[in-house]
Amino acid sequence: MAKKPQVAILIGSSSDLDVIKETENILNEFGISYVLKVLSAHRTADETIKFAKNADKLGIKVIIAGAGGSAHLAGTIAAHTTLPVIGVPMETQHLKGIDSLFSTVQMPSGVPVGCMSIGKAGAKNAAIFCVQILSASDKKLKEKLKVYKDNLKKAVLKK
Ligand code: RP5
Repeated sequence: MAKKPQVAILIGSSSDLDVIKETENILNEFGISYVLKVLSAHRTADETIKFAKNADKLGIKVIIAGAGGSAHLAGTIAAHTTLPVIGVPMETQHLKGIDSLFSTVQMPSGVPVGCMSIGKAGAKNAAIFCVQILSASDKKLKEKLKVYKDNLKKAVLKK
C-alpha cells in the first residue's frame, strides 16, 4: 500500500516543475512521502482554498508552495490552514523573481509563510527545511539530517 503523504507540494503552474524537481529530489532522498499538485491562487482559487482547508485531515504535516509572478499561492494557503507553509518564489521573465519573492515573503502579521530564496536553491532548501520541521518528532530523520550536513561539510573541505 502506498504511504500516506506527509507533505504537499503545490505549484502555481506546470512551468514550475523543473524547479520543484529540486524539492522532490531531497524529499525522496530522505524517504518523505509527498503529493505534488498544480494549483493556482489565481487560476484555480476555489480548488486551492479547498485543498488548504482539507490538508490537515489528509494527514499532511507541511505544505510547500512554489509560485511565480504575483505569487499569492503560499499566502493563500497559509490563510486557510494552521499547518506550516513554506514558500518558494519562482524566477520570472521580467522581474527575475523579485516580484515572486516580495509577494511570498511580505505576509501580514499573524499569517506567516516561511519564505525561501528564489529558484532552485530555494526549492531545495524548502525540502530541507521541511525535513527539519518533521525531524522535531522523528529521531531517525534527525540522524539523517546530521549525516546530510556532515556530508556537505566534507564536500566543501575536499575542495
Ligand atoms: C504562476 O505564474 C506560476 O507559479 C508560474 O511561476 C507563473 C507563470 O505561469 P505560466 O504562465 O507559465 O503557467 O502562477
